[in-house]
Amino acid sequence: MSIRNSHWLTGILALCLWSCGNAQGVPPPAIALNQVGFYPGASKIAIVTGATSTDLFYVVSAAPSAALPSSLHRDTVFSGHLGAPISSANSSLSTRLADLSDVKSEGVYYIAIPGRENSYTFRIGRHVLAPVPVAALKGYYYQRSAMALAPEYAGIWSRPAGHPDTAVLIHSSAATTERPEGTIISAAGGWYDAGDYNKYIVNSGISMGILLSAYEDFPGYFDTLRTNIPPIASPHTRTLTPESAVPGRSTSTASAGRSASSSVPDILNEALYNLRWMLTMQDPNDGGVYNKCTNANFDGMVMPGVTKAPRYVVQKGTAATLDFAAVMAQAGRILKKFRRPLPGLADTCLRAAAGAWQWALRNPSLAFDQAAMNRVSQPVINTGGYGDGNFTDEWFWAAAELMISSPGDQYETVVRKYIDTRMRLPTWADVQMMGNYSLLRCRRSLPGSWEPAIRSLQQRLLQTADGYMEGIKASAFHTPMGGNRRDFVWGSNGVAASQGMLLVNAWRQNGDKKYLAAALDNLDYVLGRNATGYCFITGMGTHSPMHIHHRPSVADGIVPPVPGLLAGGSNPGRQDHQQYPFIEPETAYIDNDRAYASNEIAINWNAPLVYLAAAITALENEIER
Ligand code: 9MR
Repeated sequence: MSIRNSHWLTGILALCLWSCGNAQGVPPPAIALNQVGFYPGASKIAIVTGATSTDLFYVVSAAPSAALPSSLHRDTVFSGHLGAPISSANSSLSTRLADLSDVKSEGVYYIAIPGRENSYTFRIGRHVLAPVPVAALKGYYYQRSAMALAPEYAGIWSRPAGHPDTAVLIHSSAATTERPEGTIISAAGGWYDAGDYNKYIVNSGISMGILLSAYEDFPGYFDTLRTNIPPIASPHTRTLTPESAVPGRSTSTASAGRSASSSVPDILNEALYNLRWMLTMQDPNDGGVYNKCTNANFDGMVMPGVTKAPRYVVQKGTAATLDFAAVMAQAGRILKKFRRPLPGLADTCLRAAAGAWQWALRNPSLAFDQAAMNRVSQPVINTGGYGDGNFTDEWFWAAAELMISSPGDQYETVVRKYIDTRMRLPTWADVQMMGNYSLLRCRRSLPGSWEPAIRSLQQRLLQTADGYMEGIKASAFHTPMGGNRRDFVWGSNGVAASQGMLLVNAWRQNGDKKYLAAALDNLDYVLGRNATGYCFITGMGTHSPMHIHHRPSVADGIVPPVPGLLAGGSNPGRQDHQQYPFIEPETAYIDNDRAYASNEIAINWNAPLVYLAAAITALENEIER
């Protein structure tokens, strides 16, 4: 007999225990696990939350062999003992670990514990995680702003083009002699930032940097990865002249279309859609870069293209300009390999980077302070700020990318000035780590005099990764994620993915597979082994967000949300002021489309997910217990 239907008495007992536990405000007992699946030879861990009346767990085949008569089904394939209870450092939850790593046969299973609801089903199989990076990368296609999403690529989420942004106004904060307030420019294309319809250079900067880094670190994997996106068809070359910013007078030339894209990996094809928009955000007269292309106020929860509110480019700033310089420098060196399908584009990027750098030298610390801007400029702008007053990290990142791509003393001096061995996960506000990753990746192309400095970065990177590793055993969900309560910020799932990316980079330094196992632990977290029980990527797993704060997903009338998007995740800050069922650091999540502080999606969170999931998939054969 399957144990699926038994032990109702212990069930009632567990329910009573939960009722007591719930007084502390914790989610009901659950068996949390990666809902997508496990590799046969890799570690497989589920986490049992809440009090249990038994020490045993069972792994049960969800699809017993059809060849056997049903009376002979022996569907329990493994039984094991739960680990000792662990009190979570990030909530009042108590957890026990179920290690089912010894189950290695391919198949579909669930975990059963007497008196408990069974776990969601999961698969054990080779390549089982391959759909994750594909979905996460495809998520960017759905964020494309100025083009229709055709059914052959977008399926049921096809939609008309959104904001064309071919006639965008220079905001008063951005007025110059050459481009006075109200001048019309084109800032077409690019990805919507998140659940809103605005486009921000600072957040594009880190997102692009991470995607380009994914390509640089795993080119073999990405060269053959296809995500069913349209071929490259839009203009791709542009020179830094005033004319090129004027609609109808562009110096662009059309690309070779389908033949061009067939040799350009999809990850670059996708990134180019945003890169070309970024190029339009540079003032060709002085090289400075506008902070954002935006409405004055957030659009309602409507489909893109419905509202016709004026769009503005808003104030140039040092952070935006240096982030732009870094991305263009990195893109420039990557695209050199694609000179045939994309003639001129690498040079355009490198020129744009150099122009931005020069502007930053003349404006070394011009902060984007939206509140201050609104005191002196009209109209008042209320969309996202991405304001940042510390520029040492942006200087470092831009200088590092420029130094690697187009060596020069001026960049070296700035890298030496701001190099810092303290390892901080990259965020939109702190991009120091992006420079570290690139210096480590490209160290062999640098003069030998850089070796001592880069060796220190390497040591500190490994120490940081070791710090993550140390916390795993004692952690309630057996993850690096949650090693610090401050991991649970706005976009905490991006933090989990970014920690995974750091661990993959540690593996890149010395090949120690323990780092990959820990990176996989964080992917498991995102895919369901967490205190909320959600697989946080839309359209993946059994229990994933259905009501993300994402205008198209809310307004399109289609039940499933746009797929491949990573929800922000637990955030006790709850800045959206919604009623959350649980409010502790790791439980403060709600699948509600008004809960933008925990259930929005954003390009800067999907990027480390692409990196991490792609790395895990590309390195599948390296990952063992
Ligand atoms: O991700 C951003 C987070 O770090 C900030 O605390 C928050 C408030 O300023 O803004 C987040 O970014 C949002 C941006 O401002 C507008 N688009 C949606 C972004 C994700 O919520």
